[in-house]
Amino acid sequence: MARLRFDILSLFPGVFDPFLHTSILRIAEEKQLAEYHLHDIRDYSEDKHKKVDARPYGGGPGMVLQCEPVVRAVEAVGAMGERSARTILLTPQGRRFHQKVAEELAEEDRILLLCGHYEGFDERIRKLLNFEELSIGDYVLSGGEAAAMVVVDAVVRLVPGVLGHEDSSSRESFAEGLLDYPQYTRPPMYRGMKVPEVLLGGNHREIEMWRLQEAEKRTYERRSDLCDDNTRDSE
Ligand code: 9D3
Repeated sequence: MARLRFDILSLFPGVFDPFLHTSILRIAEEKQLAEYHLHDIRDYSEDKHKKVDARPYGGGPGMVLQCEPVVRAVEAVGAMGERSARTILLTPQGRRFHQKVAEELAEEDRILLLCGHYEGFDERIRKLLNFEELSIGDYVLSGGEAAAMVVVDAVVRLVPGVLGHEDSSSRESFAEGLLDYPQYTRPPMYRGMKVPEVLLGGNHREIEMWRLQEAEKRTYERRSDLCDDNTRDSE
């Protein structure tokens, strides 16, 4: 059994497939550090046409996900596997997802993500299931699927063993909280542009100082909001 189990409930479980089976997420699964279980909410509809949504009471645009299929799906999936899950609803109204939240989630052993699509959830789903709600930022998506992928990606790479160099010395590196410093690789000259001399010299103390300086400069120029310690923790 993998160290971290994800259950993702969606109306479009197929969109996750290539994403979960590529790159880091695939490696995590191969190392049995993460496992991903996809569930189609429609499978839990008791309606003869597998209906899962209906028009909102009081009128208005769009459709609303109904209680019955969603609650049945969450209860059935929750009962699969022996561990109890941290249950998260992806919605534009949620708490903002950021690196600190990802670090917190990487400590869990089971996470259940519920995605809506186009539509909202019947408010009684919130009351009944008492999910924590997460948003990935202030822009409008067409559903929670892309948001769920963001959460899975950000969390899985933090699970110890996934990246291979996860010892605290590299994770709490000198540049933590800063944007990346500029990087170069071969060749040393391309279309008249040279690689900075310091990187070719092999003086590791000097290289480290240069990188820190460049990272700080970039962070200040592009994201001065990150330079303020208060905002770094609360956003
Ligand atoms: C805020 C827009 N709503 C006003 C009528 C309608 C609405 C639009 C899009 C309701 C849900 C959605 C689908 N979005 C998500 O499911 C979603 C989301 C997002 O849109 N932005 C950032 N994070 C997330 S997490 C889930």
